[in-house]
Amino acid sequence: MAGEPQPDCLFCKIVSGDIPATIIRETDTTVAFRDINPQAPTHVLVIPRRHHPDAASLAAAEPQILADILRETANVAADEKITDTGYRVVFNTGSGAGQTVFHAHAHVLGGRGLQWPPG
Ligand code: D5M
Repeated sequence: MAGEPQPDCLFCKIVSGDIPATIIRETDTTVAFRDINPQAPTHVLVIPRRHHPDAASLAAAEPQILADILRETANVAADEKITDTGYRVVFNTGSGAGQTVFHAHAHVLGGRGLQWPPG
């Protein structure tokens, strides 16, 4: 059922504590942890505790949680002191866009200059 933990989902296992992660912030609805393969000095993932496969399905099913995620991306940026220099929030959506984990997540990237357009 939408929102319920999925047994084979890596990020559901991080939420449950079955797989370790470097968690830097938590709320009732979200968890923020460092990306295992950082692409910038700050590279943090903000995920919903509840399982939805991507940002679009999360927006359709539980838009308030998507708002919680966006608020947390700003809190991560403030904690990491990357607000002044600028940072990027990315939701890769679909394998063609580079999504590899099908539990919705926002990437927060910063701490270096970022090119536009992205690759
Ligand atoms: O992003 C999925 C991201 O998840 C990718 O940048 C690596 C990261 N990842 C994968 N496994 C882990 C663990 N165990 N801890 C922390 N980060 C992890 P996507 O947009 O789906 O390509």
